[in-house]
Amino acid sequence: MKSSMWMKPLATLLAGLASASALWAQAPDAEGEVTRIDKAAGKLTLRHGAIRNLDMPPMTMVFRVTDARLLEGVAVGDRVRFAADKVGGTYTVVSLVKTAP
Ligand SMILES: [Cu+2]
Repeated sequence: MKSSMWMKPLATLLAGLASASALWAQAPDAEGEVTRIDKAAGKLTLRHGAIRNLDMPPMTMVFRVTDARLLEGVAVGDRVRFAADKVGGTYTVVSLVKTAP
């Protein structure tokens, strides 16, 4: 059996898996501004734009964070890109990056 016979289907399969895992990882595609940080409680308040995966319009609200380390390096007033999801019924930030000024 020539290797070219299975290399192409394999490549297609791997590409499919890569895009599926990218969806799972949730690229931080929502934008917001940090208005309050509560490290002890693992919460932050964001004035955010639309969050497509949650079907949420722009607003200011409190989010839990999956990991308090997400709050390190961000300060009130910072603009951020983030991904949020509903975890156990609570709106939760699952990834957060400071937007370059
Ligand atoms: Cu909201």
